[in-house]
Order: sequence, then C-alpha cells, then structure tokens
Amino acid sequence: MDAFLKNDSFSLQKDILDHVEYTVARSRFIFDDFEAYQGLSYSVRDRLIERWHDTHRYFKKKDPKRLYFLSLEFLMGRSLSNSVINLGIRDQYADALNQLGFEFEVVAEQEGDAALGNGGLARLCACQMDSLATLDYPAWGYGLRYQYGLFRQIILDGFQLEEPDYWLNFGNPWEIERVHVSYPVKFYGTVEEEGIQGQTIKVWIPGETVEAVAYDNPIPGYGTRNAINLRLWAAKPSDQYDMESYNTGDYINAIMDRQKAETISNVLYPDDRSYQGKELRLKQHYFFVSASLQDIIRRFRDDHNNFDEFPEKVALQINDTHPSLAIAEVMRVLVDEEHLDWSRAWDITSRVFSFTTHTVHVEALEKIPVDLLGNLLPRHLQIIYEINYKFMEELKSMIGQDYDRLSRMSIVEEGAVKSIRMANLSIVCCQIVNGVSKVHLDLLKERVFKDFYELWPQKFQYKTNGVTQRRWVVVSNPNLSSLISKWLGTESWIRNVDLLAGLRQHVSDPDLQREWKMVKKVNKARLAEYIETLSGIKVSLDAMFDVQIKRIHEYKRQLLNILGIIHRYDCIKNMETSDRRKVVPRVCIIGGKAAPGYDIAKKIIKLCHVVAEKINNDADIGDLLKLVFIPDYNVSVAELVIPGSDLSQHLSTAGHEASGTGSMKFLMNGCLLLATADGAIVEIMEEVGADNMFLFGAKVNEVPALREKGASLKAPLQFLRVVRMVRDGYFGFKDYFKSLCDTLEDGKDFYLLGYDFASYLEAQAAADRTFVDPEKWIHMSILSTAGSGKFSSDKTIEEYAKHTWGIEPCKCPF
Ligand code: HBZ
Repeated sequence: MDAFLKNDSFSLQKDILDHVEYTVARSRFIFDDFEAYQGLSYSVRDRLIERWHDTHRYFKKKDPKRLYFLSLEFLMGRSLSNSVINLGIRDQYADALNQLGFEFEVVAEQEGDAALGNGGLARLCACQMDSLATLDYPAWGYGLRYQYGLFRQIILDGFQLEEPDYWLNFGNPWEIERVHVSYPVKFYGTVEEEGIQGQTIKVWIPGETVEAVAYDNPIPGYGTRNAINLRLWAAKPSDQYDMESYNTGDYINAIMDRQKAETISNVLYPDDRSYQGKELRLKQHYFFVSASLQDIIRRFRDDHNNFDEFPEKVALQINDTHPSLAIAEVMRVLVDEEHLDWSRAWDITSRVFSFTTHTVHVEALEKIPVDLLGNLLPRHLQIIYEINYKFMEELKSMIGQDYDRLSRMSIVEEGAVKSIRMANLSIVCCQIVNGVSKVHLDLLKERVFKDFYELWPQKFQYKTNGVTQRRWVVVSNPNLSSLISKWLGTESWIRNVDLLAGLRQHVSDPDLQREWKMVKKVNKARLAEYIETLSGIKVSLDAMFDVQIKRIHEYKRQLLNILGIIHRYDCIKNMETSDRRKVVPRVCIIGGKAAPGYDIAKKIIKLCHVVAEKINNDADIGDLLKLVFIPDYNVSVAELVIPGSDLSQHLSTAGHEASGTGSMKFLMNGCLLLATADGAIVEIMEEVGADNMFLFGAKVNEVPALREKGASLKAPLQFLRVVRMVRDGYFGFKDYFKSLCDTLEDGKDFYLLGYDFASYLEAQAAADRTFVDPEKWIHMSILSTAGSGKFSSDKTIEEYAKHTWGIEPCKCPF
C-alpha cells in the first residue's frame, strides 16, 4: 500500500503551510510557534490517518482475533514527537521546519499534555498502546474523552491548589471526531417480564438515554505501517431525550436538561486511592462500557452471526475493575437481546474477558452500593445477583458450608451498605487474573485474593509491567538514544529491546564512559535550566541530581525522603568546616500531585516547601544541598526530568507498590535506583544485580511482623531528632504539621518510616560514596540501561498476547 502523501522536505513544508493557511486560518507568511505547531500537527495527522486507514482495511480483510483494551484512564502526554519518530519522519520534519524558520524542539514544546488519567495505571495503558501498535497486534483501545483531564497543580505559598485542566481549549489535532459513530446509552428505568414463544424474558425499560460519540486517536507503531486506534467516547444529548418536555412547551428547560447529558464525560476523578460510590462515577463507567461494547459487537456482527465464535474473535481486557460492568453488560446483551440461554451466555462471557489488577490495597477495590446500582442499572443488578447465586451454589458444592469463606468470596457484600464487589465479579468471570509484578502476584495469592487463589490457582498469573523505550528513551533522551545506537552498531534495539544487553560488553570502555557522562551532563544542564526558570534556584551541575517523582502517597514515603533531607541538612550544619569538603553536593528534586481530598499528602507537599525554603536560603550551605519541588508533575515534565537524573528514589513500604513503572524509566535512562525491595524493584534487582543499586528497608515478608510489634518497635535517635525538628516548628507551621508528625509516633507509624530510617540513611551514604568515584558510577549507570530490556512494554505485551489474549500479529504490508 503506497502512501499518497510524500515526505520530502518540500512536500512537508507545503503541507505545513497549507494547514497553517487553510486549517488554522492564519497567514502562511506570518505565524507564530503555536500556529506552526498546529500546522505541523495537522500535517502529521494526515500521515497518521493514511496508515490508520490502511491498517483497519487490512484488519477487516484478515479478520484476526482482536484485542479490545478497556480502560477508564489513558495518560498519553504529548503526541507530536512520538508520532513523527514512530512514523520515521522526524528529521524530515525538523528540516522542513528549519527551512520555514522554526525549530522542531521549540515547536514541539507548544503542545499540552493529554492527561486523561491519574498515574501509573493510566501511563501503563499509553505505553501498552505504543507496544501493541509497534508489534502489529490487531488491537483497539477504548476510553473516555474527559473534557477536564487530571487537575493542574498550582503551588501557592507552598500549598497545593487544584485548577481545572480544560485541555481542549486550544483544539486537539490528534483526534478525529466521528459524528456518525455514535450509540445510545441507557440508564435508570424498570425491568419488566414479557412472554416470548412460551418463555418469560426480562425486558429493561430504560428511563434516560445519552448519546456516546466516538473520537478516534490514531496510535502509530514504530518501524511498521500499522497504526491502531484509541477510541474515546464523549457524551452528547440524545435525540431521543425527553421529547415530552418539548411538547409541554418548556423549551428552555428542556434544552438545559439535555445539556446535562454532557456532564457524564466531563471530568476525570482525581483520586487514585479508594473508590467512592458516586452516581456520576458509576454513570461514567457504564456509559463507557455500553458504548464500547455496542461498537465491538457491531464490528463482530459485520462478519459473524454466531456468538459462539465471539471468544475466537474477541478478547476483552479490563484494566482494573473500573470497566468490569462490561461483564454484566455482555451477559445482558447475550441473554436479553440475543436470547441465548444463561449457561451458553456465561460460557461465552467467561471466555472473552481477562482482568488485570493494579493494587495491593484492599480499600482501593471498587464496591458499588446495591441501591445505587439498582437505581441506575436495575437489570445489571439482577444479572449480577444471578451470577453470584450460581457462583455461591457452585462454591458450596466445593467447599461446603464454610460461611465465613462464602461470605468473603461472595460478589455481594452484606453489611451496613450492601455492595457489589467488582473485583470478585471479575475474578469469578475471567479465566485469567493478572498481577503486574512477581511480588504483586504473591500478595494477591497470600492476602488480597487468597480465598480465590486457593479455589482456582490456575487463574492467577502475572505479567511484569513495562514502559516503552520509544517514548522514554528515543523521544525524551535523543542523545542517549544516538549513543546507544552508535555503540550497538544498530537502531534495532528500538524494536528489539533485548539488544540493550549488548552495552555490557562495552561497559569498561573509557570512550563509552566519557560519552555516556557527557550525555548525562547535557541532560542535567537542560534540567538545571528548567529548575532555574521555575524557581529561580541555580543548581550546580556537579551535584548529584536526586529525584523522586510520582503521586504523593503515604505509602510511597516522600516523607521519608524529606526527613532524610532534613537529617542531611542538620548534619552539614553541625559539621566542622574541614569535613564539609567531603560532603557530596546534592540537588534533591521532588514532584507529584496529591489527590485533592488527601489531607496528609497535601501536608507532605507543604513540608517539602518549608524545608526547601530554609535550606535553599541558608547561605552557609550553598551548593552542598538544594531542595526543589517541581510543580504540576506530568508526563512531559517526566520526559525532561528523568534523563537529567543521577539517582532516583522508590521508597514504598515493602508490600505496598504493585509494580511501580517510574523506576523502569529511570533505569532505561541510566539513573541509579535507591529503593526498597518492593514491586518491580525485586525483578530489577534480578536483572541488573543488587550491587548496581542502593537497596534498603524491611522486606515484604518482614513487614507484617514488624507491624505486630506496634509501639515496642523503637525508631532510631536520628529519626526522633528530625521529627522533633518538624514538630517543634523549626521550619514553621508547627500546628499544621502536628497531625503529620503524629502519624510517625511509635505504634502509629504504619508505613514504618522510623524502622527503615537507619537503613535508608546507609543507602544514601552508599550512593554518596559511589558518586565520588565517577568511573564506578558510570559503570553502574551503563549496566542499568543494559539490564532494562526486561522492562519494555513490548515484553509485557508479548506475554499478554501469548498467555492471556491469544492474539497474533497482523502486519499491514508497506
Ligand atoms: O498501577 C498503579 C500502581 O500503584 C503501581 O504500582 C503500578 O505500577 C501501576 C501500573 O500497574 N495504580 C494506579 O495508578 N492506580 C490508579 O491510578 C487508580 C485510579 C483510579 C482509581 C484507583 C486507582 O479509582
């Protein structure tokens, strides 16, 4: 299939100018960087569309089993650089822009982030989409097109404030609105019984209809013609909406009511901790599920009329429990609309779904109050009850009358608020339940889903999470990318990440070491410039850049980091001047958002700011220590910060981080990790060797016993001293930090900061000792990148394709 659009410099220039003039409606003779970004993006989009059409035509012709990846969140970040790199025309575009008097990097900076997700779970989906496209899998992503993405974090006097992220304000060249691809989604109403051919069937008479309109976002693969689709749904008023109000003459109110439909897809919920049974959230989930399934079933029906073939042609992946209403919806369609008998419908349903969980926290598992569900989706509640009834019967026949266990495993939770446990529904239905790391699977087996594991051990698997080297090295660290290609003698590692291991054979080569160091220095200079623009703080490039960027959570222990920084400051202050010469200068960088209602996390942010204020303004300390909080952490900030980091911190209390994918991005970029043996770190240790990392802290299996000890577990003196400094108001805001300090008291220190403090300081000291031996540091850095191949999302996707989804590549010919 030949491309119609040409990629020589002249054609690209003409294309950009045409879009500036005819799409953006600016003069082709006078336009600014943002308009250049728009013109450029529309030109790239044309090329994406070409491939995307060819890919879908090819999929249609071949009719392979397709994967449908259902997720309420996708954290895509920016698209421009990633798209031109994957299309293989970055240099041509850079050249074309140059001819027009623009610089690619500057133009690319104009793009805002698409932040339709909270954190790790959502960014993982974005990485996986990149891998699915690159590896030629016939896959579709489905999600919601929120008008407001994750809030923007504003820091005012050191406090976090939230501002709405109205990301569509300046248009979005990466999406294609499909006004003709739309489906009615129904809510509320009643269920009635009807007799058809001697059988009684249940009929749902809904009370409200909202229209779901598709917005398609092409996702190009790297080194392939394939471009897959991420289809996001937006809610629009339905034509079927409340005609009666029109007829009663209340025209204005009828219009206002119609507009309310749009609120369904308006805003992303910004809390990644626990599920709150809110009607709007439930509506979002069902809106998403219903629209996606109507679309998927329509596509299936284009070529098939027998639902027994459904599992051979369709794999439905549910990303965490958020889309798990899909299970009840497929059952409803098969039983109520297709009139299949229950057991045949259940057999089909349980063969199409697979489920991945991303948490170890039982309180984060979704529970939907029965009253809420029964009101919004009365038929779905009946179906879930029926699934549960049959499951309970089967379970009783297997385990007998063990009522405690039966009640723990029931999909329906009895209690003050009777609820549906969506994780239990997902486990009961799916043939495969995936964890996201080896440690995570162990915790699922031993704690979170122990009862289910004992019943169905074969269902439980794990797939080690991964990140895409295209975005996290090639796009964000072009200098390192070129250096790797030069030393490996090939660019093939960009598709075949195993090749990175080839760096090991050059690790001691002084030329590689020198060049490696130089790349890091350039990246640090870029980061230093960013820090200075943001905060006015000048940082020394000779200092160790020590970074912790991720959502702010107690379990991720940013507080441990800050207390460690206070300790470092205190030590320097109390040192003889002659000893200060031995101190390794540090720039400590922390970034991350706290959920708007998460009080303790917000206090941690404030603490970081007051400590920074004290340290950064202490002339006596100078360049020996700086602390910088980077506001509004997001994907594109990560792209800038990670390549410029020397050390990165992953401090979760062991047994709390399901995986943690940030560590993998740092690893690929040759940053050394200072970490607890939690989540993915355990597997990283196996790949790069514990000697090449700075590990500390209690192990997963030690944590429960330590907690048992309660108040008898005494924190070390250094810890008590730094906590006392905060408590006594050394940094001000004494009363405000009281509740934060209270969480660290003996017996209350659930996340074991006190217990882990001494070994944390030792790991930090080991990092200092290594940093003053640059040759050793670079050696470890090269080995980190060389050992990062296992953590490419390409690997994760291959595993899912083979062992969970049963899909094969379907490569569109060039
Ligand atoms: O998923 C994260 C895990 O904390 C992290 O360890 C893992 O690496 C990553 C990918 O598997 N989980 C989340 O990011 N979770 C959420 O963002 C979330 C969002 C909405 C919720 C609950 C959790 O209602």
